[in-house]
Amino acid sequence: MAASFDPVPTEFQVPFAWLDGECVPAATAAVPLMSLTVHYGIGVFEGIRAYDGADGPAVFRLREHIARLFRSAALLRLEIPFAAAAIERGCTDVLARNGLRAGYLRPLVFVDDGKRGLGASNNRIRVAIATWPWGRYLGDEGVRNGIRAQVSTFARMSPRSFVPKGKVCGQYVNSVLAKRTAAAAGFDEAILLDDDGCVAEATGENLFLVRDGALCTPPPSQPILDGITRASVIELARELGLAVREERFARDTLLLADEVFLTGTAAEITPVREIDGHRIGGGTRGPVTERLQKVYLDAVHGRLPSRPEWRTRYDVRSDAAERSAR
Ligand code: PPE
Repeated sequence: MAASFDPVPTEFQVPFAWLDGECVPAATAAVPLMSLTVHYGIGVFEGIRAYDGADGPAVFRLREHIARLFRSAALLRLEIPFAAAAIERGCTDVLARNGLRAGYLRPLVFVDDGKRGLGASNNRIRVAIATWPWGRYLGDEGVRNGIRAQVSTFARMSPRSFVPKGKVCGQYVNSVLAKRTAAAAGFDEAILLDDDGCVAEATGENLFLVRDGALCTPPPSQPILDGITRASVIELARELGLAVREERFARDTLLLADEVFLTGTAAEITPVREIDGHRIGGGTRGPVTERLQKVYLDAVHGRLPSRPEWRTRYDVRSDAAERSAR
């Protein structure tokens, strides 16, 4: 029997991508076969969301995401051949050209063909920005009632061998191994511990727990990504008067929490209702998580007047995608 593979969903198929400084037909925006990024994972990327709001569509914390893209590149000694402002502009341009009032953005810095082999260090650095409409990363039901997670037997990559603060393509093999192993065992997501047994993060999300009304999350000294959703949640929680501690904790503390939730651009704020068969708190979304979800959605949709700098507005003509695709 012939194997059947997942097709690209039609809603992901948009007419344009941004490549090396301009919007081009998405079908022509390709990575060369001998790109060093494909072979060795030596590339960096970002994940960003745009949301529609009463004042029009806007990208959430665009400047912070592009700043992290540059930090990730610096860790690999990749020199991005554009100014941050040009890439920020590329993000809003590609959304506008595709007529998207909301969507996910995936900037990718990759190394072109040129010299071959591990020692090649001077090949052209290229930048692409893809975009597509992306729904709830861990499902509508997960956002409402919580997901089931497994503590992975794969440890979070060690900072002795990798650079966990960088959003580096090849490093995601660590996440994919944990995610696929969890999925094969019937779980929605994996939580990774560091080499010392402390909780680090999930495969594509940072982790928070709630105990006696206060939040606790692993500190940046752990091998975790410096999540922008994590930073937003810390600020918003403190504004609501909730205590937030950045502290190391192990699996037992996690299992005894009143609430656990994950944060990420794609996952937004997703509650965890069960870990390795242990019910977390009431076994569904907890009240603190629900409160934070609401204020986070207010922030991304521009309903929070205290944070105008978090949103980069852009304009879309309703006929943009159709008109330009012709
Ligand atoms: N940790 C990891 C390992 C990670 O990949 C992400 C984002 C986060 C934490 C949260 O970071 P932030 O988005 O800045 O709050 N994961 C991205 C990729 C998901 C994917 O499937 O690919 C994302 O959420 O966009």
